[in-house]
Amino acid sequence: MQALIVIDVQNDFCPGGALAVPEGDAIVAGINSLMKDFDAVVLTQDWHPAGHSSFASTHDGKEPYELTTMPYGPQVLWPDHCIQGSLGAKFHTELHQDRADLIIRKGFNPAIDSYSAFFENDHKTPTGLVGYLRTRGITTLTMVGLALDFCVNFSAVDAAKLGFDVEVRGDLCRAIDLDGSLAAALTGMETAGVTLR
Ligand code: VGL
Ligand code: ZN
Repeated sequence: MQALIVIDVQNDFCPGGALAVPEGDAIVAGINSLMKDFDAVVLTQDWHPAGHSSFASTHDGKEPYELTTMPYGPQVLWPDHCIQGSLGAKFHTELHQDRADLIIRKGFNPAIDSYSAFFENDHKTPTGLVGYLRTRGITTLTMVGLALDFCVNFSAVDAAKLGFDVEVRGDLCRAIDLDGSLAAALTGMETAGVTLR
């Protein structure tokens, strides 16, 4: 059984959004047409409370895109984005969200960011997605979405470590590319056994 995992195709990650990924909206039509080829479609939704610890504005004297250290390790500080219930947190209007079997929200814990669809950034706290996929008999995952070097990367590496067969469709992802993050992500995914197409 195969699932399509669509990562964070939300307004704030598209042009005009708070944490816009260049050409973030250019992948939507391609993702929509891929949905019918899968046994299951899962959407992830970045879903932060106001004042989230990953926001630069939460920390005195910090600027967006600065690196800081959290109890669980290094953390990039972001502009405020994907605040629960906001327009920016909604899926891109063209995304066929009605085709989703499951929508999994992440990043709602005020003290921990969550790039991966499987674990928060402490690499320990589960989101519950692995249980859903395994109980549905899903063994193969195709991942698409935003951003390739953050949430797609962390999700794909975790999935491979959990034993799923993972393919990332690079043509249906876009990257932020902060200080070499894209090159590091591509190497990391390859090392973890993720297939990049
Ligand atoms: C993401 C930064 C902060 C992502 C989410 O979806 O890649 N990046 N929150
Ligand atoms: Zn976020």
